[in-house]
This record gives sequence, C-alpha cells and structure tokens, in this order.
Amino acid sequence: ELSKWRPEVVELWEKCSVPEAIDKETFQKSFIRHVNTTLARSIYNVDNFSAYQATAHAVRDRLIQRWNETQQIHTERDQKRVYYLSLEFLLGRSLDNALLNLGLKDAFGEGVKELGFKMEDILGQEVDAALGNGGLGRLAACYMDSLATLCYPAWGYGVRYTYGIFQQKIVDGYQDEFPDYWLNFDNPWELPRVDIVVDVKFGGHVNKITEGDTVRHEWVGGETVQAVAYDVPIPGYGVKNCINIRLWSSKPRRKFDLGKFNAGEYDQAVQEQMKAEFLTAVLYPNDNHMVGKELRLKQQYFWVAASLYDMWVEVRRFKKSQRDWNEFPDQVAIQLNDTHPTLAIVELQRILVDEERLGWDEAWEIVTNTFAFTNHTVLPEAMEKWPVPTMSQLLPRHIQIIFDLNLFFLQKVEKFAPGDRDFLARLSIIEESTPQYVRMAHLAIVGSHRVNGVAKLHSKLIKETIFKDFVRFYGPDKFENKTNGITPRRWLHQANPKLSELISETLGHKDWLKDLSLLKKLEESVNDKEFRRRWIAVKHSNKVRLADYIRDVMDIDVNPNALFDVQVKRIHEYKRQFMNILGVIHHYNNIKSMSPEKMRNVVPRVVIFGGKAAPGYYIAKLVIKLINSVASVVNKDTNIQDLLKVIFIPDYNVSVAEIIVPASDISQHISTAGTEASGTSNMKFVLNGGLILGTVDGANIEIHEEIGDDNIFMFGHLAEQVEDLRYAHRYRDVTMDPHLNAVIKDIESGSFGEARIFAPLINTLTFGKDYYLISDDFGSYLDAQKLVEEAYKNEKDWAKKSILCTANMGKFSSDRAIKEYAESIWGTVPVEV
Ligand code: GPQ
Repeated sequence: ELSKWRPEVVELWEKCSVPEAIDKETFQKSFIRHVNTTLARSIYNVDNFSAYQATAHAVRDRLIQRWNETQQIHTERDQKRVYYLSLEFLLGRSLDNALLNLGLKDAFGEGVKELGFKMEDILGQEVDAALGNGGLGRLAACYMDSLATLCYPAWGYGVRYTYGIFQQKIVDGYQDEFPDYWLNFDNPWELPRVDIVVDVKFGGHVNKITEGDTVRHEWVGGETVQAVAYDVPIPGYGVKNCINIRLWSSKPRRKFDLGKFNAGEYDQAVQEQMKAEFLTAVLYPNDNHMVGKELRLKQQYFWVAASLYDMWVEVRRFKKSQRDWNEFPDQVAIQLNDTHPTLAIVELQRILVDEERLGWDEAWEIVTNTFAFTNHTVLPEAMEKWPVPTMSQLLPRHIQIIFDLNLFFLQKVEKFAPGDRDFLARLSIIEESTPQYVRMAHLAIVGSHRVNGVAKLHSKLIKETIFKDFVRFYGPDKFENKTNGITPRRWLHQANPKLSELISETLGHKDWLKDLSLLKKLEESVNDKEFRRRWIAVKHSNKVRLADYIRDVMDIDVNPNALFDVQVKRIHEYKRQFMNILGVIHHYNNIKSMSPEKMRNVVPRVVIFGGKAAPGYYIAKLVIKLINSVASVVNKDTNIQDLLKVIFIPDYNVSVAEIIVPASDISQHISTAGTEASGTSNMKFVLNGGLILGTVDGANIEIHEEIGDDNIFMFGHLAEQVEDLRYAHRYRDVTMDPHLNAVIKDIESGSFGEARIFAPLINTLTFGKDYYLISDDFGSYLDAQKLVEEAYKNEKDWAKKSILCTANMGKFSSDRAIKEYAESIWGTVPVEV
C-alpha cells in the first residue's frame, strides 16, 4: 500500500524533517549544503553575497517550518482572524530581524565566523524590501511584527511590486530617481505559491436577469489577469508563531484567445500578455498625495479581489460546517490601511449578493460588521477619489453597487436631516462634479463599523473637520483613536544592539522587549554616574558608526563629538524641511558674524537631512536642491571652523534609518500643527535616547505627555490657530518674521548659487501666502534651537534627559497599539504555537 499515512511513513517523515533545534554545527552544515546545492558554489568561490544567501536560506528553512506549524494550528483552532489590507509593506531587511526574533544571532554569528566570514558583512549584503513610501508602509511592517509576536491569527495582504520605491541619487544637488529592481537576484524571504492563482476580471458588462420577482446581476466579458501568491513569513519575537504576508503578483493567463490573433500577429499577442505583468510592476511613489492614474486603480482592485477570494477559500471551509453567513464577521475582521483597499467593501457586497444570492440588507450587515478603516491624513490633496467614468469602464458592476449603496445611505441621511440638501451633498459617496467622482473615504466610512485616526490630536481633528458630518449622522462612537506604535525589536534591539544590551544588563532581563513599559525602571538609574557614562558611550559609538557611514557614501568627514541634529522623512512642504534649512542659514550667518571669542561658545553641529521627494513634486525637489546648495557653501567655509556641517544623506530607507536613528542627539518633527497625523520616526528617535524638537502636532503631543516638559523641546502655533493664521496671510498684510526675511534676502542675493533657481520655493512664502506658516513659527523655532544648544552644553543633564526619554516610551510600542485594535475593533484573541 502506497499510503502516506502508514505509521512507519509518518515516522520517517518526522525523522527526516529539518531539525527544530539549531545549534552552531547544524547551522554550518545547512550553510554549506546551501552553498553547494542551492547556489552551486564551493569554498573557492563563495563571496560575501553568497554567504548572505546561504545564511538566509538556512534561516528560511526554519522560518518555513514555523510558518507551516503556525498556519496549521491557526486553521485547527478556527479562531477569528484578522486580515490587514495594505498597499504598502515597508519591511526593509529581513535576515538580522529573523535571527534576533528566532534567537539564532549568536549561534549563527559564531558559525559564520568559523567558516571565515563576518556576520556584519553578511548582513550588509541584503537589499531592502522597499514596498512602501514612508510612515504608512512602515507602520504596516511594525504591526505585522507585533501581530506575530503577540500570537494573533493574522495575515497581511499586499502587492508584490517588481519595483519598490525608487532609489534616490543626488546629482549636482538635485534628486534623480532610479528604478529599484529589488528582485534582481533571488529573494529568499518569499515563498512562491505557483499553485495559488486567482483570476481577476476587468471591464466587460453587466446582465440584469429577472427571475420571477427577483432580479440578479451577472458580470460577464472583459479581460482577465491572474494573481499569483507570494508568501512572506513574519516571525514573532521569542515565540514559535510565524505569520504571513501574502503578496500578489500579476501574470497573464496561460491560455490566451487564439481566435483573437492570427499567425502574423504573434509579437502583438506577446505584448498583450506583457501588459498583464505590468499591472504590479511599480509602486506609486507618492506619499500623502493622490495621483489619479488608472493603473493604480487597477492595482487596487486586482489586489483586493484576489485577497477576498483567497479569504473566501477559508470561509467556504466553514460554510461546509453549516455555519450561517451571518457568522462571517465572527470569523473574519478586515482592517483597511487607508482608503486604498476600499473596493474590498464593494467586492464583498458583490460576492454576497451576486454570487451567494444573499439579500442586499443581510449582505450589507455582514459587510459593515467585517470592515474597519484607518485614516492616516487630513490633507485635502491626499483624499482618494476616482472618476466615475473610469470606474464604470473597469468595474461596471462595482459602480452600480456603489450607486445603490449611496442611494440607500442617502435615504437614511434624508430621514435624519429632512430637507437638508447641503448635508446630503456633503455626505454623499459621489461628488457631483463633472465628471462625477467616487469619494473613497466616504465609502470606507459607510462600509465599516469602526473608523480610527492614528494619534489623539489626529483622531480629534478628523471628527471635527473632514468627517464632522459623519459624526453628526452616526454619533461619535463609530470613531476611535489608535495611537500608532513601533516595534522595539527592530527599532531598538536590532538597530541599537549596544543600547539594548546596556538596558537588559541594567534591568536584569530582556522582558522589556515584549513589555516596553518595563523600561520605566531605568529611571532609577538616572543618577548613577557610571550608568550615565555608559549610556553616553553607547550614543557616541552610534554617532561614530553614522560618521563612518557618511564618510563611506559621501566622502565627507563629520565630527562625532558635535551635536547631531537630524531630520529624516519624506520631503513634503507640510513637514517643513524648508524651515529647517532656512534656520541653518540663519545659524550660519550668525556664526560668521561672531568674534573668535564668541565662536568658542557655539556648540559644533552636524545638521543631517534625508528623504525622498515624489518625482512629480517640484517644490519638494527644490527643497532638496537648496539643502545641497547650502551644504556645499557651508561645508567648505573654513572661517566657521568646524562649527557647522550640513549633510544630505542620499537614498534614505529603512536600513539607513537603522543607522541614523540611534545616532541622533536631537531630531526634528516640525510639521505645521494639525498636518502630521502621527509621525512614527519621532517615537523611534526618543526610544533610542534622542531628544526631539517638535511642534504641537501628531504623536509629538503624546510623547510630550509621557516624557515630560524637561525632556522635549516644543514650539510653534497650535492646530486651533492655524485657520486664523492662514486667513491673515490670505487677506491681510502680514509682515514676514525679520530673521526669516534676512535669510530670504541672503538666498536672493546669490549666496547659495543662482538665486533664480530658488524663486519658486521662496514664492511659496509670498505669493503662496505661506500656507505652512513658516513665518509664523520661525521666531519660536529659532528660540527653541537656542534652548537645544544651551541644554546640550550640560553633558550630565543631557544624559539624564536622554535616559528619561527612553525610560518613558513604553506607550509607543506597536504591541500596545495592536492589543488596542484587537480588543476594541477586531475582537480577536491570541493563539500561541
Ligand atoms: N502617511 Cl495618507 C503616509 O506615510 N503616507 C500617506 O499617504 C498617508 C499618511 C503617514 C502619515 O503622514 C504619518 O503622520 C503617520 O504616522 C503614518 O502615515 C502612519 O499612520
């Protein structure tokens, strides 16, 4: 009998499977086996990159085991699952993270050393998985780490872009973009699932079929693209759980319509097929900005349709066990990361009504109980809306459903506020312009049972501004706050191993990595001189590491004893890198005017910038040019000694952030009040003992609450003042801050290269009515910078502040955030392997 289930066969399988416990020797065997077989190399031609691949494959083997076991147990237990739908997962590198989470770092480090390699060199070979733009995508990655670590039965769904966020090069001070072809070599961190293929349809038309007194709709015709699954295992820290991110890649259908092409048009037939692959080729490089490209809408539907179908396979399983459809929301919670996956709401309604033949209302009840929606911005230019004609072409049945949903919704609104046409128009899912538009945020709110913002202020603002009318209609309880968080595993333990070690030694445990509130106990050591000395030494060595990096990539020497003043994030007007560089010019001119005597009181400073501008964002790109122009003047000015250096680090990404974050003394989070929904890098810097200089915005406010007045530098106008200030700029004569005016005059005089280059940028302050209120905040910004400088002169007090920062960051762990989501939105419980 050839059965796999005979006991002796099962036993054989178990005996031959990869051993769970892995020590140094087992690793080394596995490493060499992968060098010899997977890579077809030998001791004679194994370089650092091959060593990286072999190590990665040895780790991958273990990940797959855990992945399998986790999926099996989660299926058996049949608990409610969470699906996190995100168009972006900004994972960065995986090897170091996996080694640390699996507890293999030491054994593998020893192992490779004996084989003639340095773990550090091996880790440096990996390219980032950069399938995201910035904060939103990195948040999704941190959340996956916490979901795995806390053992929730959860999956992420995303898109496997062939090209991640572009690579940035600086040429003559300007940003140039280069394609990020990250899959050039094999990617050991994904499992291709060639057997998991979903057909996704576009176009065609809808047939209305009347059967007795019921009407149903059938979506037919159109073109089909195939979605192929690639699974990315995400290991939890210190647990066996390993969850999954399923990324979809588009492929042409294997069989194409032979009749369509005659023999002479073979090359055209191939081209048609290639078009299908193009669907998931590129990540759109915009952050906090909507660009209405049709291909982007296609990506969204493609991903959402494949993901829902895939969940469906699971659901069908429980349908067989005679469960009622109404139980669907007890089995499945779907979190929408921004409005990008909003079509999932419509797709589920379509499946339930058209395919499962449920009644409209019954279906809608299921849909709304399944979905919850996270909003990440209040900026008007970021709000997603799609032209109705485009959607009708691509998704003829979905547009009908949207109009029906809107009709029923507005009927309720009309009952709530009879005769109030304006209220109706403001709430409508359809914007009544020419052409009409579908407002995705409105659709997401109407189709979800919970809506959340990402920091206290932001959640308050969405209720008072963009979603005000919805709060009136639904009542306030539908709207919640879930303050963002970051994973302490990557952002402290991995990025800052020396600080992690010092903390663990001081606390006498590593439990803080799973319960970040335990850091609080570090407060007790703040007056311990020896502890402070070690704390300072760690910061210093991280600054040396960054200085080395800057020398390597830019060939510039910076002094690690200087104050490291950092602003790294996407380049955006609302984030005000422009204000920062204007402040640098002010500071530079100030130093230049000093006597040598006075110069001795100036704290040497290295001002570090980093970040990408969207390729079509002209003003943001000019800000990069200005920073580099100022840098080239300042850095070679010998008159100011070594008191100021300006550095623009090219190609800022997750792995570069891991070097920068631990090295900062002060970092800047200086958005116009009310514009930065949360910010998450602010949390990373403070967790690593870096102080922050910030406006009263986003999560800065809650960080301030936690760490106290003495350990943060806050400045600037408040969110509630912004409207009046803008009004004043628009309709009154507002005189520019005198210091700012002097700086602008300096740029216009050509001190930093041809002045005309920067005219459009300067015009944002004048003709542009200073929409981001740089003039209004400039004075208090300079004052705050002065306070930073004075405080930094006192090394002992600064060290105390730094320690207290880290000690009080417990709240900002993504574990806390995920528990809040699980408890108040998803209703899911952990299932530990
Ligand atoms: N965020 Cl809408 C992005 O990174 N990209 C976007 O397109 C939108 C928001 C950010 C937001 O600007 C930050 O304040 C948040 O901390 C972050 O999302 C995560 O919530």
